[in-house]
Amino acid sequence: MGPLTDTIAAPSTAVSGGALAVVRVSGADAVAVVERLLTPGGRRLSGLRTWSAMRAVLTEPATGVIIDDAVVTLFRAPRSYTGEDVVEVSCHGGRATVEGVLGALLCAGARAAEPGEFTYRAYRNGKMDLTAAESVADQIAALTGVAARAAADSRLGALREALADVRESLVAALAETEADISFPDEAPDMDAGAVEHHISAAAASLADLIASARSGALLGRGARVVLTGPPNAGKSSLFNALAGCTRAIVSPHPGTTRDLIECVLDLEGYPLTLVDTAGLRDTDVEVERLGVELAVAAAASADVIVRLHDAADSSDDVCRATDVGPTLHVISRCDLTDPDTLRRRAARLPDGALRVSSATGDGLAELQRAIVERLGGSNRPAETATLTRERHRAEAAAALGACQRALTAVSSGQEPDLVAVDLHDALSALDRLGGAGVTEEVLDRIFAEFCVGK
Ligand SMILES: Nc1nc2c(ncn2[C@@H]2O[C@H](COP(=O)(O)OP(=O)(O)OP(=O)(O)O)[C@@H](O)[C@H]2O)c(=O)[nH]1
Ligand SMILES: [Mg+2]
Repeated sequence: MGPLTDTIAAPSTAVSGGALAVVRVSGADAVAVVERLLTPGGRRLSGLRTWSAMRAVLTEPATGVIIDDAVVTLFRAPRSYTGEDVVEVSCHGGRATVEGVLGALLCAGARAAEPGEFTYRAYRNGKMDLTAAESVADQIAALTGVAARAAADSRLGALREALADVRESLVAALAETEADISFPDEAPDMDAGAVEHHISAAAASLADLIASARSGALLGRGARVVLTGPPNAGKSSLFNALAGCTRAIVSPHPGTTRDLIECVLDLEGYPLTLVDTAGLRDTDVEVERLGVELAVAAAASADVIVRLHDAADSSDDVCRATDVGPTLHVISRCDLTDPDTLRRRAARLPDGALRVSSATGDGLAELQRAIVERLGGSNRPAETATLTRERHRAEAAAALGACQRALTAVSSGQEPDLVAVDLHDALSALDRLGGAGVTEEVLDRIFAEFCVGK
């Protein structure tokens, strides 16, 4: 990331030909840079009150040629997104206009911002902690309402508050141990019960947060739900029924689907990619064999496998090698068989197997519910603070590990200074979660995920 001292500029809206676009400028010279684009003799940007806007005709500084008729909004430091002077230029959204405005700003002394550099500056200038900065990227990438809400909650402090509670418990435990270390003669002996109580409270909250990490991660990247089963079991029909449109070819000939077919769905707020696959069987037909290989690989990397057993073929009431992992067993084409037979067959399969019919729609809602449950539905994101990234989970796990070591130390009657070492380790992991002491390398990796202009 570049130095914090120069003035940067970039379009903050996608180059889409929309009605409007925003080009953002941030840095000590932001006002001076934008003023070089204003027509001489007009209203001065430097005279504008902070958090207010004015209309401005923008021109090329070198030639005076008019670029656009725009609105500029001024945010004076430190009350701005980055904590620096920020000017947002709202111009017309055509690609040539946006490029013209950006080119003129660069001519006038700004530097092109790197990806995520505005948010990086906000973080470095203390406008937000690292989890809040990360949630900006999560919010922009959010595919569903629940994902967007989880990101907004995180940025507005849900995670910060949860972590602050954990920190408070650890500090209370530490105060007990350190009083004993610093004033061994004056302070009463460490109250092991109180220390255990505080550490246990911190450990329980950390465990809850870590439990949220799976659904949090799935919210961020989207879950992969893969339909597998023998040929003709009705996978493509079920795929189309869940997608709500005809994407996959359905035919009575076994071996119809070969390629992986994907569609993105919003299932109760979870963004997920549903994948239809080739029917699993041994075959000499090379193209079909390649399809089966793709299906096996897709199942191996699935977050949930929906494994179809054909109602019309009871010979398939077995678990196969590909059914490993988070598998939901489903009897498909149920309208073809009587309910008693289906019940008996379902009882032989793991978890009593769901029964669906794509033809009648029976069982589809139950299947959707079961998929959401498998994705962590009982631990609904956005109702509690959610860890959305592996970095968060790893630091929370490090803090929890240190808490557990501290608890063992207390219960085995160790000296307070040994307990304190573990508590300090737990606090350091919490601090790193919020961004304290994080290396530039880690920061570069985090902000490299952002787009230019964010
Ligand atoms: N009665 C009934 N027929 C179904 C149902 N689902 C699928 N079928 C029929 O079963 C046949 C196979 O359906 P597909 O969806 O193509 O099956 P598939 O598992 O994708 O088959 P492959 O791609 O060959 O592996 C077609 O003739 C469908 O119309 C169902 O719920 N009820
Ligand atoms: Mg198919």
